[in-house]
Amino acid sequence: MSRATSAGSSADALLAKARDRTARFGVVGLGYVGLPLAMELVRAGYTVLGFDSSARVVDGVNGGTSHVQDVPSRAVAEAVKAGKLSATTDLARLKEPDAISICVPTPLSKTKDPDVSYVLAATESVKKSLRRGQLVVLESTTYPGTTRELLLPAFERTGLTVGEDFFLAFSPERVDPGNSRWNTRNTPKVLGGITPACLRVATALYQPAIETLVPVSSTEAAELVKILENTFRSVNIGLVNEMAIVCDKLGVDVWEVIDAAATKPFGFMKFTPGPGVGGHCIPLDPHYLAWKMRTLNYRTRFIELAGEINAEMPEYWVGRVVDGLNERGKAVRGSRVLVLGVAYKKDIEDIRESPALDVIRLLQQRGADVDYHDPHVPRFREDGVELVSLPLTAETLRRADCVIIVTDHSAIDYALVAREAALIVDTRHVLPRRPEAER
Ligand code: SAJ
Repeated sequence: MSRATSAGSSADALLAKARDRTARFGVVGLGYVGLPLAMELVRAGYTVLGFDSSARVVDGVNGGTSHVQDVPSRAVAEAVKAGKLSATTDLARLKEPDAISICVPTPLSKTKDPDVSYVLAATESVKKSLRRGQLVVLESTTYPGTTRELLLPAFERTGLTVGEDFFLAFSPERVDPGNSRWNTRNTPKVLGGITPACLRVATALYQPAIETLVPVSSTEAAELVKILENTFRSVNIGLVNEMAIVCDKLGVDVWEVIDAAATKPFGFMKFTPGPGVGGHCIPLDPHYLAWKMRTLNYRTRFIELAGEINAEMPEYWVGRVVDGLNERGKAVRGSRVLVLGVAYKKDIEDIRESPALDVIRLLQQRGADVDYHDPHVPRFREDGVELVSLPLTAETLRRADCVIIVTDHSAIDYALVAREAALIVDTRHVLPRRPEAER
């Protein structure tokens, strides 16, 4: 068969398998991105084989249970029972799927450099069994160029040709854990291919599972879309955090200013100050671009300044605790401080990169006796020490010399807090509009 024919046949075969849903999908990484994606692919009619390095995750999925907040176990059980979903730790089985979505973590190293080790490991595994007729889509958030510079050379070293024998694309994940309005299926999904044929094949295979696809001209464009989305948030959160410090120094209520600015029906988007920026996206994603641009001798000053301001907020709020105690003749050393909320944002259980962890550490470094209460986080381990959530009672509140509200969970009884706490530092302005409460 001529190369042109084989090229056409590889793409045509995948297009046909998309049309009749006989394409088998592989999802590498069954976390908060991979498992919801796998479920939408099953719902679209595909058969999905999930890959995960954790035997606990794999056994859980095969046993019909979900370890992901937004995926009900009932749905996993039904998919497994119908033979449409299974999971494995055996990466040799990557030869089986016609389409493979890589949804592995892309954390930052301690030096705030991209850690693409999980992407590289997945790439090596896919490469070992890459065959004619396979599509590979990277979904992990990463710096622009990753797909073309890391994945493409590895796959072409097999002798196969991209856009003819195999197909390669990037599609940024836009999963917002706990969001009841926007999910994997109804959130528009950006797609960029290494070649037009790659984009065509990726679009056809994702179409049945995703309501709106947004094709762009390259994998770099798709990689940058995601970074822009989250850098936009980081920079604007940094702006309102700086406004919070400005207003504090001017004796103005920053929340009143922001609420009033938000009445502008155009040209303004409300962000709110807080204890800092947590999560697996906003604190990390902008640094992926900053790192890439440093390799091109360009310093992304906006990104770095926003990151600095956001990273300084825990220190700022701990300073407000120290000032509050000081005004009551109490040293922070030996004072009992209760931290309300340790998750990185309201009504979720995720504490990754949470500013609450910095607040706790900074208070402990100043000699405070720190406890916490979080209705979604019963316990967690940090720096080798396990902390357990205290029950939120009048007694717990009265025993604290200061209560600092770090995560504004809906489940917290703020009337009880306002009534019983001697001193409150409210980083989220969740209590009624007033100066810092005191009794
Ligand atoms: N934060 C503020 N002020 C704000 C908004 C957020 O201090 O005005 C803080 C939050 O408390 C949190 C951090 O920033 O600690 C990140 O908050 P986030 O609302 O950006 O939530 P994330 O990290 O879950 O971001 C995700 C992102 N989703 C993806 O990357 C797919 C982001 O793009 C979404 O816009 C965001 O969810 C969302 O809107 O919920």
